[in-house]
Amino acid sequence: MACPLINLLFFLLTFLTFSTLAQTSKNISLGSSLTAVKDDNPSWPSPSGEFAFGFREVAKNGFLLAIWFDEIPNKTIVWSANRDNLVPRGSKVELTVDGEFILNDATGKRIWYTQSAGSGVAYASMLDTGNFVLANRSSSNVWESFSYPTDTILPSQTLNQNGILYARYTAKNYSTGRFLLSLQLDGNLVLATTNFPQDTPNEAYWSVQNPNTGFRFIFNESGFMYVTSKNGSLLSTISSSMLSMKDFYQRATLEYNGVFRHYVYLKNTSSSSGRWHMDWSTSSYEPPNICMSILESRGGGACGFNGLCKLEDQGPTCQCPNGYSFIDPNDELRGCKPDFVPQSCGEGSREEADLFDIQELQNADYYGGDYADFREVSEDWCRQNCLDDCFCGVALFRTGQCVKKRLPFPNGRIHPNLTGKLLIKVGKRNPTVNPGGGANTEKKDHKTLIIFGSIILSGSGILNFLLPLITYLVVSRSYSRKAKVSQNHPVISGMNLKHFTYEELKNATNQFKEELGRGASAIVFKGVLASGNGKSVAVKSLDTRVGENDLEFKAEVSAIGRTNHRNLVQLLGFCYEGEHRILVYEFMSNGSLAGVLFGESMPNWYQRRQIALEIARGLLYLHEESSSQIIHCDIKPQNILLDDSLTARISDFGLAKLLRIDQTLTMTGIRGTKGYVAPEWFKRLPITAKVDIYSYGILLLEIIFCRKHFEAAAEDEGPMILADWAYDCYKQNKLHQLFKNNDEAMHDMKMVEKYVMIAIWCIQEDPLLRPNMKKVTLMLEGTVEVSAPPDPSSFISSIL
Ligand SMILES: *[C@@H]1O[C@H](CO)[C@@H](O)[C@H](O)[C@H]1NC(C)=O
Ligand SMILES: *[C@@H]1O[C@H](CO)[C@@H](O)[C@H](O)[C@H]1NC(C)=O
Ligand SMILES: *[C@@H]1O[C@H](CO)[C@@H](O)[C@H](O)[C@H]1NC(C)=O
Ligand SMILES: *[C@@H]1O[C@H](CO)[C@@H](O)[C@H](O)[C@H]1NC(C)=O
Ligand SMILES: *[C@@H]1O[C@H](CO)[C@@H](O)[C@H](O)[C@H]1NC(C)=O
Ligand SMILES: *[C@@H]1O[C@H](CO)[C@@H](O)[C@H](O)[C@H]1NC(C)=O
Ligand SMILES: *[C@@H]1O[C@H](CO)[C@@H](O)[C@H](O)[C@H]1NC(C)=O
Ligand SMILES: *[C@@H]1O[C@H](CO)[C@@H](O)[C@H](O)[C@H]1NC(C)=O
Ligand SMILES: *[C@@H]1O[C@H](CO)[C@@H](O)[C@H](O)[C@H]1NC(C)=O
Ligand SMILES: CC(=O)N[C@H]1CO[C@H](CO)[C@@H](O)[C@@H]1O
Repeated sequence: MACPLINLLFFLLTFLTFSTLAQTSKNISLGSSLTAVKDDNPSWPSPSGEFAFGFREVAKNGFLLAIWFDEIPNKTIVWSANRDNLVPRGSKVELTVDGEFILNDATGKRIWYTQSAGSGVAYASMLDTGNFVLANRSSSNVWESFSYPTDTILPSQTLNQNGILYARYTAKNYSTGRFLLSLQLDGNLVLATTNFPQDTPNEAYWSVQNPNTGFRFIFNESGFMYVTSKNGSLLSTISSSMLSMKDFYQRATLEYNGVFRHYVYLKNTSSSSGRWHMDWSTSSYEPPNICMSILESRGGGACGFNGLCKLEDQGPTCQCPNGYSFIDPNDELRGCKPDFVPQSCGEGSREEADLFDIQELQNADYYGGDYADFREVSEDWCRQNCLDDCFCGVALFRTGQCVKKRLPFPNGRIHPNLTGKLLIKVGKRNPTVNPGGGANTEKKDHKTLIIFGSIILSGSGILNFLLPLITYLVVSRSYSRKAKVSQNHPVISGMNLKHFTYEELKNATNQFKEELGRGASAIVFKGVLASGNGKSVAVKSLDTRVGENDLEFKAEVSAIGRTNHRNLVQLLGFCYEGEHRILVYEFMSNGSLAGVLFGESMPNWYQRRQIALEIARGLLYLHEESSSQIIHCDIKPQNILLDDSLTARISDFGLAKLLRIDQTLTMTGIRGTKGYVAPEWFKRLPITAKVDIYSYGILLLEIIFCRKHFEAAAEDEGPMILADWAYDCYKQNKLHQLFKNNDEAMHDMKMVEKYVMIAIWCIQEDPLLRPNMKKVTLMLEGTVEVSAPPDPSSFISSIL
């Protein structure tokens, strides 16, 4: 093959052409050419060396014929010939003897040319202004790059009427994007989105009005940007810099995100930050808040359909609402897609309705896309109305007004000025698929370790040598992924638990000063971890007897430590030192469910349903989905904590097993709290997960009616045990009597009745009649019908 030789010749020729030019003259003579080879291709620099013209590889084997700032490390591109048509390696640009500039790809196909043949072009030149020109013998410009701007204009460059800048597609993709800046024929300077992929403008989102007079948009040599009239008089100033051109590079670019910015860059390399800055002496970007400016009747807005735009210090950013994710993470302006199957309106949509939830977002809205508008309604009504309506994708609630919108939602934005709240309908996560995200991987890790462990025990010599190594690698890799683990402390193998010293916890709790709560066998203190960036924790000191089996403690802690679910309070670490048995948990800022349920501001019906479901999911995880089954034994409102987003998190699970005070099932041995404990505790029946179902049933009744299970007798006629009372009222169809005050739930009696029926199933005296947690969850979610429950029996009242 003769290719290598040809390539070498080719290279030498190119190299020679280039070096001759560089040494003798800044004029590029007819017949000169450049070839795209690799990223540091030869290029044609300007006399000062500040700008250069040539090929840049902006994508894998994708070259741009471009002009760039050559003395800046990033070599910022300011112009390109073929933005929508990158050329491969081997492509060539040539100044023909006819005086035409032609870009051919590697196969010789013409990609771009200047249409200047026959106009007397004598030479080409890269000027110090950043303008690349083709000039005739008397040095008049026949063609100049300044007349064909892409997304940037430079000082001394002008935009005439009908002149347009198109933003690039993304920060790294130079092709024609979704925004334009135009000096329109009517004299107005406007920013608008394009009707992408067509390049025609939509409505303007920013404009400088110069009706009938605006003639030229000028970026002059001193860094001023303004619009002049035909006779040259100044009409409106857009931006002005006080910085001298001698010391600063300047450019004005329509960014891919639609913001037009005037940038400066300090030339002096020893004091330069190496970054383009906005010139803070002026207002140097427009519009001030693009998120609030784009309100299109067609098109998705600044962040695309369903996306939400928020102005940060560094500029506008896009995000997706909960339950949605970017269509293309590398192109956030393309918008967001739902992570669930949107509700259909066909047959079965009524049953489907229960599979959806509402996520809230404050100070946000979507502008447009409305199809229904209600006044003087409550937030709860708005929520339920959207949930019940198969068309509704999001509802905007604002002071008694409920506006429903359907997919896709345009012009999403977040700003403190927006007083509304978005109620976004999302599909519920299927709790059996991957609760809490990551629980399944946790389980897998665990299994891998057990398998490895058992092979080591039975393996032969060589395996004995190899397997520990592999196990070590697996374990250490899973640690390095979990950066939270402190390096200084031993960790129970296979999980992310920290071993604290007693001294450390004493320090963290300020000598066990602030007590959060106290149970029969433990005291909880608030603490702040020195090693955790001031993270608040709850430190639970167990009252254990000396002589506890350390191995058992560790086994139990590791069982709890492996749990990972969004509805469980996460165990962070522990201490077993001398007689100390201490557990360290995440701190839950909103206290216990008991505090809110029976307190002043009880949660609304919607929130209560949500909490009930969350607890059910947490319990389902403990019973059926964690690596070893955990029976809680003490479900009650005091043990349900609420995090700062009011999500219910079960705490204290597994603890009953840790405190093996007495194994016999006598009255004194009952673990749990009066009223919530299942009858089998008293009957010497085997204790199974069904004891938690019972307690959950009682708790569910408390959640529905915001009443304590035992209430101090107020009126003579009022029964005091909620479970009995609820069953009676259910039988007599008088459940509304159980509500205190005027609860919104009273407008939702069908759902109330369903929840009560579920609760009654849970508190059946016969454990076999109680549903398991899976069934309970499915019933709450509405996936499974609830049949009429039998009388839970009179046992409950007789134990008192
Ligand atoms: C470029 O060519 C023109 C016309 O031939 C000449 O006037 C000018 O001096 C040349 N410039 C340089 C830098 O050689
Ligand atoms: C160069 O172009 C200018 C403007 O078009 C024209 O006036 C001039 O005659 C041309 N000179 C030559 C030598 O062609
Ligand atoms: C840039 O974006 C355009 C529009 O989506 C796409 O067609 C093109 O392939 C992208 N170019 C590169 C190099 O990724
Ligand atoms: C640029 O424009 C400003 C404002 O109109 C003016 O003061 C300045 O002299 C101009 N500079 C040049 C080099 O024309
Ligand atoms: C230039 O045009 C503007 C508006 O078109 C007008 O107000 C102004 O008087 C004109 N100036 C001169 C010197 O003609
Ligand atoms: C560049 O900056 C350095 C440090 O600030 C200063 O000492 C030097 O004089 C500057 N050079 C020029 C040419 O301004
Ligand atoms: C220069 O390039 C680096 C690396 O790609 C990037 O982190 C930095 O932000 C760029 N600077 C500017 C001014 O774009
Ligand atoms: C937000 O409200 C303040 C006070 O009313 C107002 O000054 C400001 O311009 C508003 N901001 C936006 C982006 O609308
Ligand atoms: C206790 O806290 C102090 C101050 O916060 C710190 O200097 C000291 O190292 C801590 N001791 C332990 C054992 O963490
Ligand atoms: C109901 C309640 O107490 N909500 C609080 C939960 O915690 C957040 C942040 O700590 C507060 O802002 C809420 O008011």
